[in-house]
Amino acid sequence: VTDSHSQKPQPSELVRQVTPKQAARAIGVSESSVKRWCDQGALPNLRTVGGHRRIPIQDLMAFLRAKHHPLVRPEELGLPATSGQTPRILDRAEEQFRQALLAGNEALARKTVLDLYLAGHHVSAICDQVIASAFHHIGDLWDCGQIEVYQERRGCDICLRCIYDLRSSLPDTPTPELIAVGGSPGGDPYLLPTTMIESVLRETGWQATSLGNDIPLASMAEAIRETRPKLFWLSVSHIVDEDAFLADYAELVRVLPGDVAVAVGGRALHESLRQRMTFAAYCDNFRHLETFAATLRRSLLQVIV
Ligand code: B12
Repeated sequence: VTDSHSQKPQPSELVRQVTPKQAARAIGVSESSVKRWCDQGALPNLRTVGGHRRIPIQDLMAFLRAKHHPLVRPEELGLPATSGQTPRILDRAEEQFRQALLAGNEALARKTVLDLYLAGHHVSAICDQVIASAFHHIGDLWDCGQIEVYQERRGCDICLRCIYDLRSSLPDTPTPELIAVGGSPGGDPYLLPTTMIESVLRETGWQATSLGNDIPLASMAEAIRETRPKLFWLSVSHIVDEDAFLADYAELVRVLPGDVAVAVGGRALHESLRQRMTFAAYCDNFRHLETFAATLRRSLLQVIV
């Protein structure tokens, strides 16, 4: 740790560490309270070479989350400042989040998601009930000609940044040996679901990495060979040719190491397709995926210990 951390963060990316003064301003308490929490061990912190306290941002977020403490000045942490209160109830937040996306109000969208996280909601619940739900509505509005295409596209970009905020806020996994990888298959342009799954699984204690979208299944097999995951997810929102997909999928499963569990999901995986696929779990939302991943993690840890 060096002493070079005194610059004011830009509201584009979360900063990695903050001083007690920045933390105090961000959460609206005195600097001495923050220092006391640090010294009592309630707030994990590091020391610079000069002996000054630095608080890793993930630890600050975990602390706020555990204490249900609001983030009053997000700009101190490199987040855009916003006016107005964020509803901390998921159903109400969905509307605010959707309106923020459609209006291009990135600051409000990011704060909505982060406030829900700080209020203690699971990443899976935020993704299912706020983000996915907002996009289902947005799809319907687009279908009825009530919004412009650019509003949907801009909303997707803003949403990705909201998901990256969540990912940066999550504590490091206590079990980095439990690797999960996944993505969306070749020809699938949908990026949001697999990006969200990465954070959902990270919160569940997995060292998860999304490979992205539009990845040929043969290339996914290479990624699996290289990274040796225990969990592989496939999010399928669009299939160009179902027969070709099933053939590629069967080949992927054939070369898969025996200790990899496969979880599949996505709007394009209708029942008759699923009947011709082999997998450990199919889930129709992220909450169910989280439950499966948590159970799998527990059973793997029993074997490791
Ligand atoms: C954003 C978007 C796009 C963007 C995506 C950009 C990007 N970077 O991701 C782009 C521009 C590519 C796009 C293009 C098109 N789109 Co579009 N799109 C959407 C929209 C609004 C949101 C998609 C999304 O991300 N949703 C959020 C995700 C998280 O929700 P979800 O997929 O339902 O996922 C849930 C579950 O399936 C499950 N899940 C998902 N993945 C996984 C994985 C695992 C492992 C597990 C366990 C669970 C799981 O959990 C999720 C959360 O609850 C949807 C509306 C909608 N209903 O979703 C339309 C929608 C899918 N699109 C639609 C259409 C028509 C198109 C276009 C044909 C438009 C056009 N004329 O060009 C093209 C075609 C693209 C194609 N080849 O399929 C229609 C499809 C209609 C139909 N019956 O098929 C929809 C439904 C809009 C509508 N209401 O009409 N689209």
